[in-house]
Formats: sequence, structure tokens, C-alpha cells
Amino acid sequence: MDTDLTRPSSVAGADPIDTLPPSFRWGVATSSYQIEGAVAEDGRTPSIWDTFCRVPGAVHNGDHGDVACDHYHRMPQDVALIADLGLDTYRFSVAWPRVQPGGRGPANVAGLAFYDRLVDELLGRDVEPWVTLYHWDLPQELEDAGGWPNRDTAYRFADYAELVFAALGDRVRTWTTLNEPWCSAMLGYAYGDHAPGRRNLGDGIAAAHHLLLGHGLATRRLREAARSPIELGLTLNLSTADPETGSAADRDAARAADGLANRLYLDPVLRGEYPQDVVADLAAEGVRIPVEEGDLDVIATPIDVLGVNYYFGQLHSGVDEQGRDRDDDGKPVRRVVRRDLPRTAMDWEIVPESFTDLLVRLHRDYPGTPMVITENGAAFDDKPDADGFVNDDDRVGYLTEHLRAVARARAAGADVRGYFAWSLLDNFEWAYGYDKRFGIVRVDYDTQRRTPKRSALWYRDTVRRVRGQR
Ligand code: IFM
Repeated sequence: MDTDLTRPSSVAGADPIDTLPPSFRWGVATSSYQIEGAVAEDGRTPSIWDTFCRVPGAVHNGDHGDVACDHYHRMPQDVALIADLGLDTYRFSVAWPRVQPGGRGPANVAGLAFYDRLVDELLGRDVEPWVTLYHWDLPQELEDAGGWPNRDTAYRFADYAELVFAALGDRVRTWTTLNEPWCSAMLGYAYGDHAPGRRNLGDGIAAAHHLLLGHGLATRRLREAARSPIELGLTLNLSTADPETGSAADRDAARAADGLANRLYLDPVLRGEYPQDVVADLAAEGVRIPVEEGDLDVIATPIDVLGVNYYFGQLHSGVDEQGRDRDDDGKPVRRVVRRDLPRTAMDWEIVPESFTDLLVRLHRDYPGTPMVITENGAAFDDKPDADGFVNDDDRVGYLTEHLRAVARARAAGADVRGYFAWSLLDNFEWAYGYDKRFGIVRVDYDTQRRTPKRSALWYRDTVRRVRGQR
């Protein structure tokens, strides 16, 4: 492993980033299936991603997480990297099938021991652990029993959350129940791009509701079990949905997109209700959210922190290329407009201004909930030199502009308390396999050598500067 963090990196002078306060939390994020590997070790059973990766054509290049970054065996070195960057927080996720194989029953002591060691290693290096309980690796046995569209999965999740908390709750202060439930529900069950690869809108919406129910149930269980102050929350992937023009059709397309991607999750958690316009849109598709009595009270159990993941903005149009506002089936046209903007290797538009708009909007529409940016970052086509070093100016530019966007949102009143770069390491980027690299540290998958990129050095220096350490 190359831990030489002494190479020079340039840090600009006066900058909005410098207005971020000393209490601001600085971190990096990862998730279990994307980095751990060791999928059949110490009693771990398959998750829906182990299964999905074996479906021909499901994942780019037939890639899978069997080895990934081999983090399961290299964890102390990876923690050292985080500590050497001077970061105060590490956000990681626990693999449900590792600690409770099959998704029900007693804890798997050997699997839990890995996270026990990880937490101790972090604390020993003055890095605070931030646990995400669910970052998409549902035990396959629960999928076989119906998966997230099955209401029982929410209760299984609450049991699992309690079991992890019993093991780590004495040392871990901050707990995120779910990462990006929109992705689990819609990419997994409605659009089929992610595990388990189902394609049914009704299943997607049922999954969304049961994920949120699981979040609420787990939040209550953890709050009851806590013996010392804890911070509870969930992480949503949020974006802006702007209309291309002021026309009624474009504004309605933007409303619908915002509703399905953002408000369907924000409103029940932070207001205790589903947005009626989205309920009506879904009804027009013959889909009903399977809410039972009392569910919304559970889902709206107060949280302490909202995790915000932001990557890109989007512009929406309600007319097609021919200017029609209805498609051949008579349904309203809903179209994302491709703008002439710089893009990342994911083909995602780079729009830092939208990040500011999003955070200010969250502050305005859902006041009173502190926010932490639990993910932000970019994949680019990295070109390592002969030593494996990547001079990733593009990533440094992306991170700089997005941190400035956060600082501007704070200046406008948004209560943002921390920022975690996605991701510490290049890793398994789901359906894109290992082709897309988001890490600030390069991973050579042949040798598992880690090499901090220029963005890692820039991040280290920026954090030091903002903290006034030099
Ligand atoms: O890699 C993912 C992560 O698992 C969830 N949020 C978005 C990242 C980049 O696509």
C-alpha cells in the first residue's frame, strides 16, 4: 500500500469553503458490498447482490463483489488511510447477511466481530464511526420470502437493527438506518437495474413504503435501547427537479419528478404524510401505497440528522421532441432534458449550483432537521502514472465546487453540519461493476494496492486549512 501523503497538492486562497466552522464533520463513506469481498467467509450468506451479479448481462463485465477491495482482510490499512488524511468520521455500512445470515434469528458472532474490530480500530485512530445499517445488501433468503415489497421485511429489518446496536451501540454514536431507499425500491423493484432486478411499479412503491416503515421501526427500537446519547437518521439521495420552461407541462413534469424522487421519502419521514399529488400520480398508474393504520406515525418518528446524498441536478420537460405533451397512450410526457453541461464518467451533469438550491430548499421546506452530506463525489476516467498516482484535477474541481456549494447553502441558512466524500476507495459501482471509479484513493484491483489520488491530498489539505491547522 502506498500511504505516501506527502506529495504536494495545491490549495487555493480565500474561498467560501473557509467559512465552514471548526465543528464541521469531515469524512469519507463506503458500503459493505462495494468494498468488503469475503462473501462466503465467517458464516456470511448470499445477499441479493451476490445473486444479481450472477445474472448474465445484469452487471457490466460480469463483475461481482466476491473480492472487491478485499477490505475485510485489509481493514486496518484502510482505517490508517482515513486517519492519515486527518478525517474525523468514517461512514460505513454493515452487511446484514454477514451479521444475521438469512436475515432472521440470532447474530453470527464471527461476522459481527469484524465490525467490532473496525469500530475499535477507528476509535483507536480518533476517527468516529458512522454506521449505515442497510446499504442494499438484503439477505437473499428475505428476497425469496418476498423482499421489500413484503411487509414482514420491515420487521425483520428492525430486529436486525437492534441486534447490531446491541453489539456496537456502546461505541457508535451515529446511526443511519437506510441508504437511498429510492434506489433500493425503484432501481431494485420497479426498473430492474439493481438487485433483485424486478420490474414492477407496484412492487417498487410497496418496497419504498416498507423500507420507510423499517426505518421508523428501527429508529424506535434503537432509541429505546440507547443507554447514552445517540444520533439517528436516514440517508436520502436527493436532487433538484427544475422545469425547462415556465410552461404548465414542464412545471408539471418537474413536480412529478420531484414528487417521486424526493418528496415521496421526505414527506412521510419529516411531515408524517405522503404527498397527495404523488398519491394521485400513482393512482393514475393503478398503484396504491400499502399504508396500514399507524404506519405514518412510525415512519415519522423524529430523527436527529438527515443524510443528504447529492451527485447531479436535472431539468425536466413535459413535452416530447415533437412538442406533444401526451404520449401515444395518452399519458403525460415526462422527459429529462439533456443539457450542454460538463459531465462525469457516469454521464451525470455537473451542477454544483443545484446542490446549493437543494440544501436551501430542504432548509425551507423541512425546517429543524440538521443535515450532513453523507455522500458527494464523482467518477472520472482516471489515468494512473507508472507509480499508480492519479492526478485527478477533474475530481478535485468537482469536490471543490460542491464544497463551495455547501458553504453557500450554509451562508443562506441551511443547517449542514458535515460532508463525507464518496468514496474513500475505488470500488464496485453496482451495475457498472469496477469500470467507474469514485475513490479519492486508487485501488489497483490486480494487486489491491491503494494509492491516494491528488484529490485525497487536496481533501486532506483543505480539511486542515479549514480547521486552521496550518
Ligand atoms: O456508489 C454509490 C453508492 O453506493 C450510493 N450512492 C451513489 C454512489 C455512486 O453511484
